[in-house]
Amino acid sequence: MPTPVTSEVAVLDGQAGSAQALPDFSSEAYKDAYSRINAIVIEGEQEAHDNYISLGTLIPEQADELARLARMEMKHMKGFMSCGRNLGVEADMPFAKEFFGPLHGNFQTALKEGKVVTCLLIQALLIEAFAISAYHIYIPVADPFARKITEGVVKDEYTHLNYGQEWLKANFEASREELMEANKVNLPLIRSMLEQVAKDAAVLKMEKEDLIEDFLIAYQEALEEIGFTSRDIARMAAAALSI
Ligand code: PL3
Ligand code: FE2
Ligand code: FE2
Ligand code: FE2
Repeated sequence: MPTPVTSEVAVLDGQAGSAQALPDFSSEAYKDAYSRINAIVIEGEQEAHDNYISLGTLIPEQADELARLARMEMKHMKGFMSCGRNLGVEADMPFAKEFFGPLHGNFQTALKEGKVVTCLLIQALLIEAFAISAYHIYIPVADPFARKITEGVVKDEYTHLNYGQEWLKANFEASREELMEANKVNLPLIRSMLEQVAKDAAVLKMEKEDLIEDFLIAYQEALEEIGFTSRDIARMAAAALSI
């Protein structure tokens, strides 16, 4: 059935995103998509917690600082659980576990081999940049309750990205080769995770192009800060994304 187009809607559409129409948070379609996205975020925060605790075993002299980061992740997880409860949505945790499976497996393998550089690239650079982009794009289209929580979380995620960035910067020459290899293996996984989440994210009014753009900005800035040149980064992107 065609929906009558009112002039009011036309005016809103013409504002090119400045007054973005919010989704209907109580619709079945929204809740269905949210059950998976919310689960991904809850699982991501839980895994981030576990990963920082694990990193503390690889960098024992910083175990206290890493435990502090891990506690922040627990708080994030609880915050996002309350966002789901607030909307009356049950998070689809089995879906989220599978979603993180490949990246989780690569982190565990690197951990067993004592590869601190690979572990930091996966958690502190890739996962944190992914979270920053997702939360950043989510905030303007979130319900008021979730928006407040997400605004608090995103500040912490910059702290986490910065942690990995500073460690890798201080150890750049020794880490360089392993970083390039870990990027080549794991950046494609982030790309495929973005593809997998795109359809549900669109129901939440989050555009895939915006997610990709924000992710690439955060990740690229981190690599530059660590010591890679623009040329290095272009090569790393080409190697990982086969372009
Ligand atoms: C790091 O501290 C946590 C890692 C979480 C991973 C986030 C990935 C999110 C992808 C989907 C975007 C939706 C955002 C909406 C929040 C309810
Ligand atoms: Fe977090
Ligand atoms: Fe984090
Ligand atoms: Fe942005």
